[in-house]
Amino acid sequence: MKQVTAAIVKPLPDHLFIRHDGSAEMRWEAMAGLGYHTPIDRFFVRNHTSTPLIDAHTWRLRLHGPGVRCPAVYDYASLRAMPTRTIDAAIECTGNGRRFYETQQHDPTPGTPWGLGAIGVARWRGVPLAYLLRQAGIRPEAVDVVARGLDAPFEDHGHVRRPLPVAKALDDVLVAYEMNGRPLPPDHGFPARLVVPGWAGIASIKWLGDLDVTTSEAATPWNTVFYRDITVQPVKSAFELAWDSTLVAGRSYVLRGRSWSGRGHIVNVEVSFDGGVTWHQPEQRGRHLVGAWARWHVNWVPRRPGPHVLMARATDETGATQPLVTPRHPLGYDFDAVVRHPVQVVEW
Ligand SMILES: Nc1nc2c(c(=O)[nH]1)N[C@H]1C(S)=C(S)[C@@H](COP(=O)(O)O)O[C@H]1N2
Ligand SMILES: [Mo]
Repeated sequence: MKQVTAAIVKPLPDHLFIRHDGSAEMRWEAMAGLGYHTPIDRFFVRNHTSTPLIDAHTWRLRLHGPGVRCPAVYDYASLRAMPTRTIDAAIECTGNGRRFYETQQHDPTPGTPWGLGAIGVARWRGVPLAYLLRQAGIRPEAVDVVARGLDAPFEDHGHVRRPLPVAKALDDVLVAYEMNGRPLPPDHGFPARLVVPGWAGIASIKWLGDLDVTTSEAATPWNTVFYRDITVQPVKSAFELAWDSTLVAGRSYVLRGRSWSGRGHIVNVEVSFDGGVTWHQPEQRGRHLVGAWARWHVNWVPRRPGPHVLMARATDETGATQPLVTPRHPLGYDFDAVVRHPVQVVEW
């Protein structure tokens, strides 16, 4: 029988995604050897409920609240006619890596058991939120911009919404309507979403319907219950390699990976092939943008057959690095410890 409703609209083939209830995680081997951006066909999806199909002709974005002098309603055509900006930025779920609290630290937490694939980097095009706020006459007393999605209400908490402090809203946030040169796909927020560089994915509200500018600190379930005190994303690293890959002893491999931090540039990456006994410096290649990731590669000739543990550890320009063990977060957020990536080395 044909499925009439799906939590996610785009195809989720097993070689690109790991499925989790209503969400889909990118397999890191799906990035192997690819360029800077994550193609849409493998970009992770995190939905609280399911992807709504929104008609751009009837869609409206409302900008209002006591923090603006002239409330405004925009339609799709008027948004697309405004001054644009293009940015390359990561969106990462703050629960990315959550399953390692259990598998590495033996201290499980509730929530989607993401590996490291709840991140993607895309080229986003849209209107700077600062432009919209200034057009609407943002007041000096403005405190938060509460962004609200048009997807179905989540449990009994109402529509997904989250306050964004005005300082960040005026800095580098985009109201994006294009992803990798195409109109936003339904799963990623069509017709428009916020893109909040460096911050936890929840800030980047999809299917944007409403921007409410407050003059006092706003409280929603998404900053008081969930994602409380969560803003900038910590340092992480991943190999572009399948979990439990099989490698042949004596062969030469180029191991590729990426490291990222919401705080700034990655200034150092180290890789271990022996579970952290010795460390090697990979070569960084190409550009590395703040709010996105750095790519690196390193040669390895595995000698001894048997199980091996690969590790990658990055440091960003603020000096933040990846510990071997990270303090438990009760909801499984911000897992930034070095991930132990198992591979099997076999005789030729
Ligand atoms: N309206 C709305 N916006 C949302 C969500 C949602 O469920 N509804 N999920 C958030 C979370 S938790 C994350 S991590 C990102 C995921 O973005 P993506 O699905 O485009 O990868 O969207 C955020 N924006
Ligand atoms: Mo998320």
